[in-house]
Amino acid sequence: MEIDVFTLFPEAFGWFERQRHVANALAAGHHLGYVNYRDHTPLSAGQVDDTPFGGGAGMVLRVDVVEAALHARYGRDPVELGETRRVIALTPGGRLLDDALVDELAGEEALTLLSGRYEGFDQRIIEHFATDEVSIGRYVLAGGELAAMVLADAVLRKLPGALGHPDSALEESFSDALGGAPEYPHYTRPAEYRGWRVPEVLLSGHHARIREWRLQQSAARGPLS
Ligand code: 6GU
Repeated sequence: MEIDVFTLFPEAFGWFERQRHVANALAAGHHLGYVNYRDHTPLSAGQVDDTPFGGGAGMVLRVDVVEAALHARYGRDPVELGETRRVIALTPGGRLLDDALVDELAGEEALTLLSGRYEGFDQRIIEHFATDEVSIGRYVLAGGELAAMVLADAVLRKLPGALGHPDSALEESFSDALGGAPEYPHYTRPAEYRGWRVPEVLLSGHHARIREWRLQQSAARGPLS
């Protein structure tokens, strides 16, 4: 998979790229690229945003700037880009990111993530360049960078080779294997701590009973709404 992140703060992704599962995914041939809107602005003094028509607080990312950045990266009119790749604008009001959407996106060959800043995007960016609007929750972040990292994190760890064990992503919270419910509880050594005992079934070595217990624990926790 190829993920391109359009952002004013590419340096913010340095920590993200050093996460083990992200580094694994990149080593396995997946690709993360960055385009800084500011490097492609047709305006003077690196201007990328402007005050909103009609008044109001904050600054709005300009449509001409985003077009120039997309055109520079893909060499074609960004209006047609959606025919060949998902172009996702990260906005607080977008479609909520959940495990089903992550699975859907993990099946794509290429993703383009558009991070906004300040008050957000000129609506024409969303209308004419984006195929999707995605939100990571119903609260407002100062910018789309954290949301882009959340989305890329969730998608990349679904790809083969990202996790240490191929089964790790199969039976986890919200997966089909658990009927969309949260994952069962985990325990490790010590088997007893301050009198708190690990459930006996987990120490029994009886795999069928352990499995039954886990599915039942998961079902008792969910599904979350
Ligand atoms: Cl995708 N962007 C911003 N700025 N805030 C958010 C968000 C996205 N998702 C939740 N809050």
